[in-house]
Amino acid sequence: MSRPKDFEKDGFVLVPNFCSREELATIEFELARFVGNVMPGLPPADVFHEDRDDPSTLKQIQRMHQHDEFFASFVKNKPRALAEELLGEPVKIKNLQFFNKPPGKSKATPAHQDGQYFMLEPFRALTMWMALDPVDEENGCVRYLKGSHRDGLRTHERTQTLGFSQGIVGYGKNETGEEVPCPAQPGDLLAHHALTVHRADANLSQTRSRRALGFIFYGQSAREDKVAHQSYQKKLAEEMSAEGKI
Ligand SMILES: O=C(O)CCC(=O)C(=O)O
Repeated sequence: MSRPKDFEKDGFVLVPNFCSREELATIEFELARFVGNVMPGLPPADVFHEDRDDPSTLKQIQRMHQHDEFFASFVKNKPRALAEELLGEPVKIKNLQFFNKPPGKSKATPAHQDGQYFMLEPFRALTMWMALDPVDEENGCVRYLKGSHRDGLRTHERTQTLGFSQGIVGYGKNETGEEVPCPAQPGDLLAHHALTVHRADANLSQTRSRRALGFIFYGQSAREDKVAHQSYQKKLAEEMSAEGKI
């Protein structure tokens, strides 16, 4: 089957070796430069640490493409072409994120659908997640509920997880679908539909990080409720700041 057909059927696809070793070496170099030179100037709502006083617990960076030419140009090329192939329409680039689950200090990613955050009609959007480290069940690989993108948006509630503020109410009690763990090697890429239910465990290894880059694209046919989205983001940033999390 073709990649778009698998994506439509299962709600996700795995693309092994999406980036070559050479491309990964460049990304690692540029990521280190970004963290050293660009990240210190970013707004607090774009950088999350598990422990704000411990730089080694960096867990998320938001909107890297808006802050840096290398990442802006990277996402415009191969990732955007794949997004258009999978969605079957031109796309807008919405986000380029860095994710980590630092060993010993990370939290689980609650079960969620990205559509809950995106506020779109119709839900023509997808997220890509590309491993930078070897990722397996021990250090918290992504897990998808196969076919769940066909069952609509489920009810979410506020979580206390920094970076993943929404989780599906009662997830796991009556799931009928098959949850598929997706181990990945550096350069392997997962892509999922905005309605595909997914989650990840905490990193239970003692020594291995679990870094990844995320890319979010909206199809051109998706209409965004920008007012609702901005007001949610603003309220969330105020709450996180009041709680001393950012
Ligand atoms: O890195 C993770 O744990 C999950 C990432 C995720 O939920 C996403 O990219 O939509």
